[in-house]
Amino acid sequence: MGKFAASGRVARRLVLGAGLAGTLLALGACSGETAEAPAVQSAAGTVDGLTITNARLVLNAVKANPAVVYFDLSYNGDKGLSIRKVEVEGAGMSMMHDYMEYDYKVQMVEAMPVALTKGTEVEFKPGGLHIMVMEPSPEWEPGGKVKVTLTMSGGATHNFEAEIMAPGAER
Ligand SMILES: [Cu+2]
Repeated sequence: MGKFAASGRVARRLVLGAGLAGTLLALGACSGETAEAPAVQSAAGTVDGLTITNARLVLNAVKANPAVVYFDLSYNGDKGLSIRKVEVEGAGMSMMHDYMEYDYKVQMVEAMPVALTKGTEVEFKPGGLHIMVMEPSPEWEPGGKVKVTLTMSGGATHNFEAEIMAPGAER
């Protein structure tokens, strides 16, 4: 009887152990699922169906002040995506901004993720959506180029080059 009880306790511990392993396996499967990047990510570092044209970075008249990136975007991919992060190589920090009326004034605010579905056309332009580029690189000169990276929901990235333009060149 005493012997039987002891082996019963051992058996229960084994069952608990198996349960824990099952949980770990489930977590592993889950994190595998969220990496959906390969579905839309091309080997060239772009997102399938996404086209960027007219990309330019306009320097600030005060060299250390934020620069700004504008471009035209069109999306013809099948998968619905959203741009949730932007990065400009060489800058301290970059973020998506938009203008919104708030408190009877038009103010610059951090933009919501930009949704992309088949047929979406978006202009990042003066007075509208733009990438604000904090701590611009002191090495940037008009005529040069900078690499811009858009990161989508799901992790896919789209890289493109923007032409550096002199302060005041708003187009
Ligand atoms: Cu801004």
